[in-house]
Amino acid sequence: MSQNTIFTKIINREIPADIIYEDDDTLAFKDINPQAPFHVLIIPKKAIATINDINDENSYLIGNLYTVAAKLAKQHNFADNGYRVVMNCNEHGGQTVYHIHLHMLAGKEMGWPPY
Ligand code: D5M
Repeated sequence: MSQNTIFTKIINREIPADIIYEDDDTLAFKDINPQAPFHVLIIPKKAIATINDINDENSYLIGNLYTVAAKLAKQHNFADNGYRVVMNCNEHGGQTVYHIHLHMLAGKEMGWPPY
């Protein structure tokens, strides 16, 4: 079930964001509360609320998020050193904005486990 969130406002340019990538289906912008030197959110323009709402019709949009992550990694020279992509789902996953988004974090060595 899709819903309007703050990310819809960013897509529609109703509020500002530091957008670093855009195509017909996908937008990427800097996270307002960065957890790494490079922390961007890669989102589909179509509002999909959570991972639970991915289906056969919209899953290509999720694949696109990873394609954009790979492009950004090359553009920003993170591909070789590595980076992390994370998608949180619902309360226990730490999701706060219910418009699906891929966090891309880079520029430092990540720890594991992630809690
Ligand atoms: O991640 C939601 C992320 O969204 C969190 O890291 C902050 C970020 N956020 C929230 N509002 C904005 C705006 N306006 N610009 C940029 N980034 C924003 P989650 O996985 O849902 O916890």
